Amino acid sequence: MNTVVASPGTFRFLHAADLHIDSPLRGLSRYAGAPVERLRNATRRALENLVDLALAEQVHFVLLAGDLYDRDWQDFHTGLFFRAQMVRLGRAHIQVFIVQGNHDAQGTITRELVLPDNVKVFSSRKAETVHIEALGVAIHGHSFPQREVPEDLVPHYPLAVPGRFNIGLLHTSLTGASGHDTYAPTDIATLKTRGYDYWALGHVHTRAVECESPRVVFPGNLQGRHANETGPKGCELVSVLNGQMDARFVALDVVRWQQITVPLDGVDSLAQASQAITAALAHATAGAGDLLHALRVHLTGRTVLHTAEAEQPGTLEAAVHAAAQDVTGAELWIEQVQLQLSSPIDRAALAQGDDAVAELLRLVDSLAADPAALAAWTAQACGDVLHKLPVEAKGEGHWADPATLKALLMDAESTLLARLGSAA
Ligand SMILES: [Mn+2]
Repeated sequence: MNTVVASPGTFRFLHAADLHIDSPLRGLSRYAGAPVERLRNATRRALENLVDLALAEQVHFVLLAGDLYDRDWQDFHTGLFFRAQMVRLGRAHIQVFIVQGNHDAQGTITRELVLPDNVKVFSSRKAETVHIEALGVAIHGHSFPQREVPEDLVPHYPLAVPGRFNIGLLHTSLTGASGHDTYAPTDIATLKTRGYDYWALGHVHTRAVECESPRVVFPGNLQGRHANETGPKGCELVSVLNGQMDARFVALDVVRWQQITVPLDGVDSLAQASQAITAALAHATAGAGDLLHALRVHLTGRTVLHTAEAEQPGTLEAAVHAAAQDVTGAELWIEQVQLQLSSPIDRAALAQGDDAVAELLRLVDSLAADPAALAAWTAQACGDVLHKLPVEAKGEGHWADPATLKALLMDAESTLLARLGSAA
């Protein structure tokens, strides 16, 4: 059915997985100014990019290795959007092969749409093989019947068809033998027993080439969805010429998540810090086209700005947002600013003195060294206030937790030292 004429053993295909179309955005409402619509639509735009790439490269087929959807559709719009993209491929005579994963297992998606003829979804009851005679290709696949598949599916896959380019399509955690987890666990040795040329895997959201021969690949998800899914996301573009394989990754994401660290050790003014932050943001977003960059920024180091922040909380977060305004040539959104700063004050020396500061530091040290004393002191000093706080303000009852109390103690010390003017 391909209009692009290819001789057997010469063809191109795309391999993608973990599209998680219409994945819900959790907790975004707490971020003022979040580009909610662009984030919400990112998984869809990335799929459009995948189809654009398939058309531009005139690939012969597309492999989707599971978790096309994040969960059962809220309504038919999610399925209709996906179907429309498959129709675009069908009009270009590009076939699509799909296995369902844990998120979109046969038993998880309750609504149903009839897919166009160019789309094949592999059975969830047994491993199946589809032949593309014109290309000399055999594709083997097995869908997840339900969310949990504790057994290794690979031993049930047929052996390689001789004389064909054999592809295995599988959603798996690749964590070893059966029983370790519920995502069709298997390993490279087991995959090798099938004799295939290419294993198109899905499930792991970070791209990984697990093996070169046979080539075993997790392409990663098509679009990162939060600050822990960082870096370029996309698909594999695989070209086979007379049986010789050439594969490369192609980024297709429209929002790119990154976490960057800006060390501020020894930085002694806000102006200097702002310069460092602007440079770091510009560097992180350079040359990445019209992507929206979603950045989590960590500020670290020993600096007097620690004191400035203690005196006027929010100063450094605002400085990061201001720096983002100054970056040109890239669209960026600061998702979060995390501070891991420490004071350049020589505590040990200060604590030796006989002034109020020394007394404060010695009190802090004795409380920090003795969780029971700290708890008792906190209860005595703030017991009444704590008692009257609404539950949510108490942070789910972690007030009694020694680590939390200690962190609060150190915060209080910073604030007090700043007020006492000891930082200079
Ligand atoms: Mn999965």
